[in-house]
This record gives sequence, C-alpha cells and structure tokens, in this order.
Amino acid sequence: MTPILYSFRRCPYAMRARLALLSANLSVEIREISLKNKPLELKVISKKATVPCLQTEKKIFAESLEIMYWVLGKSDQEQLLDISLKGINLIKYNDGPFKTCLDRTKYHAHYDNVELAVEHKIAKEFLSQLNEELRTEFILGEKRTLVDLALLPFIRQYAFIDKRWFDAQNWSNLNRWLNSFLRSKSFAISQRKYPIWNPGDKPTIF
Ligand SMILES: N[C@@H](CCC(=O)N[C@@H](CS)C(=O)NCC(=O)O)C(=O)O
Repeated sequence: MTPILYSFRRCPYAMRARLALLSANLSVEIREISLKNKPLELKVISKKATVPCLQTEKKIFAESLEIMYWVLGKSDQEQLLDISLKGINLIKYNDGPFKTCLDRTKYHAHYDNVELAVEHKIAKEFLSQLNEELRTEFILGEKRTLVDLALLPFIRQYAFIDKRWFDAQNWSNLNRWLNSFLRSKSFAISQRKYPIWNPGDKPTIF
C-alpha cells in the first residue's frame, strides 16, 4: 500500500513531514484537507485528527516528528538522522516554548494578556541562539540534518509575521539559512498546491 499523508499546505508541521519525504525520495498519496472540514477518513484513524497524519500499512503516525523519523528510517540518503543531543533539544524548544511564542505573537488578538514585549524577548533569545549556531552552514554543522528541516517551517512562519522587522535584525546567518531554504527546490516542491481531497478522488502522488 502507498502510504497516505493527510496534509495542509500552510501547516508548518505538515511542511516538515513533506520535506522529510522529499529528502527520502519516498512517495505517498497526499490528501490535502480543510482544517475546518476534516474528512471522516482522517477522524477515523486519528482521534485528534491533526495534520500531518501518515497512514501506513501497519501504523498510523499522528505526530510530525514521528513521521519524519519513520520516513527517514526507511531511507535516509542525506543522513539527516545523524543528530546530537543539542539538536534534539533545539527541536524540543522549537516545538514547545518557541511555538507557543509564535502563536501568541502571530495570533495575539486571540489571546488574553499577551505582552508582545515579553514574547519578542523569548523569540529573540531563541533566534539569536540559532543565529550563533548558524555560523556553520546548517544548525549542527556543514551538512543539513533533521534539525534544519524540523525548524525551518516555524522560523519561516515567525519571520513572515513581520519580514521587514525580521530582516532588519542582526541575524545574518539566520537570514542566509532561511533565504536559501526559501529559494530551494525542495521548498518549492513542498509548497505545491493541491485541491482539497474528496473520497473517491484519483490518488495524487507526492
Ligand atoms: N504535535 C502535532 C501538531 C500538529 C498540529 O497541531 N497541526 C495543526 C495544523 S498546523 C492542526 O492539525 N490543527 C487542527 C486541529 O488542531 O484541529 C504534530 O507535530 O504533528
């Protein structure tokens, strides 16, 4: 069975899963969904019905990192899984405090008691740290790893909250890393648009 990926183009979690698939050169049937009108087929296999969700012959993966690990476990041509504890901790911080800060900044109108100055400070600390790490071409060194793919969609989302402000910060390494990703072929492919999937549609292969 060709694995099925329930996906949403703009979701940073789904984006990192698609980036891993591209690196692995592994094909899936992609099902673009509407988050406001999730298909029953997704709800049946995943209680929380978030994207990305990967349905394989044996297992359902409802967490983006699990999907990345599974995909790269099958085929890791770039040795993306060769990461250190520092890398694992950066992903944890990204998915935890930084993602919270990203949401509270981007969607601050939806929250009570957001102090944007506090959120800015949290983000600036993390982004400055990444800028330091990026004295090498990629976060953990001269070759890209899972850590780059896992973080890039989130840093991109943060940058585009106010790209002029982001570009004006003293983060030349971070900007180089992000801009080279934005210009990359894998980013372009990962952002291809697909129509919303409907049951009975001819499979779309990603
Ligand atoms: N921890 C999950 C988070 C996935 C997630 O929250 N995805 C969002 C879209 S960016 C979603 O599906 N939201 C719909 C919902 O929560 O009902 C992962 O890593 O895959």
